Amino acid sequence: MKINPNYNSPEALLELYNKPLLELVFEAATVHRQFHDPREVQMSSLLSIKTGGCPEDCGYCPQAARYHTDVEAHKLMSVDTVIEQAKNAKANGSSRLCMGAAWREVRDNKDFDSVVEMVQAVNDLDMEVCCTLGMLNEHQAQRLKNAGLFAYNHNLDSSREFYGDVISTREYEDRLNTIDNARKAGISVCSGGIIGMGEAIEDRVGLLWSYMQMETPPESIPINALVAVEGTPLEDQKPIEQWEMIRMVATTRIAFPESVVRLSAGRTKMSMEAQGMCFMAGAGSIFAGDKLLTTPNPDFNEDKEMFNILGLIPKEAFAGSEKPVSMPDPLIEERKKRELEREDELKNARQEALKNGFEPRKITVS
Ligand code: SAM
Ligand code: DTB
Ligand code: SF4
Repeated sequence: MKINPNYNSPEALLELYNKPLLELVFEAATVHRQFHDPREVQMSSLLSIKTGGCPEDCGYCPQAARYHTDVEAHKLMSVDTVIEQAKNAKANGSSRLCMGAAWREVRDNKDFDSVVEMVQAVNDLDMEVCCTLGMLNEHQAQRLKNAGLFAYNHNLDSSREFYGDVISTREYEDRLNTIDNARKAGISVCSGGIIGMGEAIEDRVGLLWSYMQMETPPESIPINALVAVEGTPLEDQKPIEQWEMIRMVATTRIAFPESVVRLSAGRTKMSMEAQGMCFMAGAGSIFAGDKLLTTPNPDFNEDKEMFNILGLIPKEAFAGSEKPVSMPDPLIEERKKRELEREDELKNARQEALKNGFEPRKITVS
């Protein structure tokens, strides 16, 4: 992934962001056409596999336990439900599934084993699998990679300077480390941010500047408009103007010509025309389906109509890259072996007891 050498300073990015809008969109559209098929837009579905009850304090997030929002906490979804939801998303045209968990970090426990199984199962459906599970160490990233994970989403959210105004329970540096761990495991990185949280334009380009300083910038950069949710500290933020989203998409497109820029949260507040300008300016993906993680999103039919009107084509999975190979997970294999052995032991003990004349006790329920 290369960066655009013409804009490799915060000042140059700021100047770019502030260009006359149509000039900016024209430049972005020109760059987009050099590296991407402008008619192709990927439909990606989000699935909240573990909702709410999160210990973190991200000021935008309705899933943080400390804020009083309408989000109900749920424990981890079953692997079967995930498969059913993934099939449904695929039938509606999505070629990627992003599974989100309201965790601070991944822990090495049974829930993580289940997530590994989910990754294997969705990869088997020939969909790109992305996960966003919070902080991750190298070993956990490797397990996900071996299971067939295509991408890991972990957002820097804003500039290093503004970040502390929104989140205090984890550092910018922690986020950079997690991105590094995914990268080291050979996983494609999806990392972007949110605009409309009260940040300055310098913070928007500051986010892009953070990615420019990476040895390898993200393959995928989601641009979210804040969904201001009642009960969160950012509930009263004024919605951003639609052209701010267009400017942010265009600037990201020009700065990172090879990455996929994802027009992410906030589309319910955007007109089809404004979304069209974002595609023109280089957005190569949307989240499809009537729910993001916990908040509303345009439904599949609405987006199908938009694709028809704008002449867009849903992008296939793994275009231009290899489908990951799912390998058996040694920890899960070991656990299953132990479970089988335990079942065998119980069966043998039961048979032995019966042989020795043991009569199972009859239990009567009154
Ligand atoms: N808990 C994990 C984490 O924070 O890394 C994964 C899930 S978290 C919900 C994923 C991303 O969703 C956040 O980093 C943030 O960028 C985005 N997000 C969350 N709430 C949002 C909101 N109200 N509006 C826009 N984007 C939001
Ligand atoms: C990303 O940048 N945006 C998505 C995805 N990555 C995980 C999440 C948006 C969440 C919006 C708020 C919600 O629905 O809870
Ligand atoms: Fe938790 Fe992620 Fe929400 Fe932050 S963004 S509160 S870490 S679920």
